Amino acid sequence: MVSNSAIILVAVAFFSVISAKDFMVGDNKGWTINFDYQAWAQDKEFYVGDKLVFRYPVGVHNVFKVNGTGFQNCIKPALSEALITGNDTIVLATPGRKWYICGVGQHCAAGGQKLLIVVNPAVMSPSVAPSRSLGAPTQDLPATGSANGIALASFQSIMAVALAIFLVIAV
Ligand SMILES: [Cu+2]
Repeated sequence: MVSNSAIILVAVAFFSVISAKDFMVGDNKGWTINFDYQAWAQDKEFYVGDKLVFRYPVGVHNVFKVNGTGFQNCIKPALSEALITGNDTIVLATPGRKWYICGVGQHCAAGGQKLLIVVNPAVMSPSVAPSRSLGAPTQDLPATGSANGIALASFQSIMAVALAIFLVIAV
């Protein structure tokens, strides 16, 4: 039944939005050379609050957060800015493009050890109840709560419509 699977898909989409995720960069390959990190990132959605985990043998690689130019040209910042633990966790605190490179030898330039992701704003938080109804007449809600509820409801409607369109096209 299409309607049932649509409901499940919507539920899954909401769940994935509201729960922060840990992304193991490169999955079981970890942070290494000769791995296509753009292909790895391509099918993933990153949101503020999610975490990137860079895993590698200590001393073999490191992690620098750089800007777009640093990414393009593999320019490594001061060594003091490197993450070097071999299990480096980075919380995605702000939306937008984020660039990471390895600063060891030619790993970035020759080995392609560089990652670009786009972080989406955190739209929903689990602490905001999604059940407030727009249609309810004069509810005595605090102004901020009411505004949140409306923003939330609009987002849900947009998501539902987008998913419905996607389903119609896909089926
Ligand atoms: Cu490296």
